[in-house]
Amino acid sequence: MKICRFLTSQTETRVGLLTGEDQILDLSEAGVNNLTFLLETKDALEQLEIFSQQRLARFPLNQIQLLSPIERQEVWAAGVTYLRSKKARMEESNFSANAYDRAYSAQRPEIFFKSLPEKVVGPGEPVGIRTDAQWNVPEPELALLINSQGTIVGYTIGNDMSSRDIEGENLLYLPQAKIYHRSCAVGPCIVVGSTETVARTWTITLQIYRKGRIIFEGQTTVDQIKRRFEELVSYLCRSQTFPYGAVLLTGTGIVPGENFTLRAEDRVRIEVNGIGVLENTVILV
Ligand code: DO4
Ligand code: MG
Repeated sequence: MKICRFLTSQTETRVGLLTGEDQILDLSEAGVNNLTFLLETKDALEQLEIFSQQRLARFPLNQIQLLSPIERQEVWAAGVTYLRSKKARMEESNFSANAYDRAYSAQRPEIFFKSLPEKVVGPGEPVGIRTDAQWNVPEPELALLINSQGTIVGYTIGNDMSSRDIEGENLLYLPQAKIYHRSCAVGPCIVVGSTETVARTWTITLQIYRKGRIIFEGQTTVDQIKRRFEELVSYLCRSQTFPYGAVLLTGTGIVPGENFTLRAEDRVRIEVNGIGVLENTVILV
């Protein structure tokens, strides 16, 4: 089941259930006014099954605007969870190579704060590259939705936009490489009711378009993630509280080659076959 937030032509924010390829059931009519309520409900899947049978208003997808499926959840991110990410980072930085190598193999994973919910960019909104960085890339990542109890209740797609020259210069600059205006996109919807085993069969595809042509394409499978989802979440939740739940990006397994950098007006398309497509155009920020 896929749930989302969307804007109607009357510019009202609603909660919806994606029924097929191109329709959304308006759950506000069933009294559901926020996604967090559903994510906190024990039997969310059963509730959604019931809603799907009801005669609620439907909107064609092309008549609404999908919003980021995040309300008050902080966004965090795990790093060097794929071998590809570890290798690329060790190559980009003599200075910090050892740190990436260690984080990949250590018991404790790398987990960092990524974004306040209100700063997250939704589907179709611009993502940013920093004006003071020369080497910028998208990081297409599976994102876990956890509720206030630290239970994984859904999956979505995240883009952990990163400035590789800044992070490569010195690991202490990581927050500047990762956390800036429009550096985090999440969407298009939340998949509820899938297990980790199923999620691990999904494929992540990244395509970058420049002037309408693909200039980079890469693919990985979720199963390449070294750590179990529960393990990542258990570290995220240690000595921590998330009253509204949280989003955890699970790391990137697709890193374009050393000569590639994003430019303004590039279009970043990330597809996870079990979830959908998150697409954003790049602007300078
Ligand atoms: O340590 C740097 C960030 C790693 C990261 O964001 C990733 O592997 O996805
Ligand atoms: Mg990342």
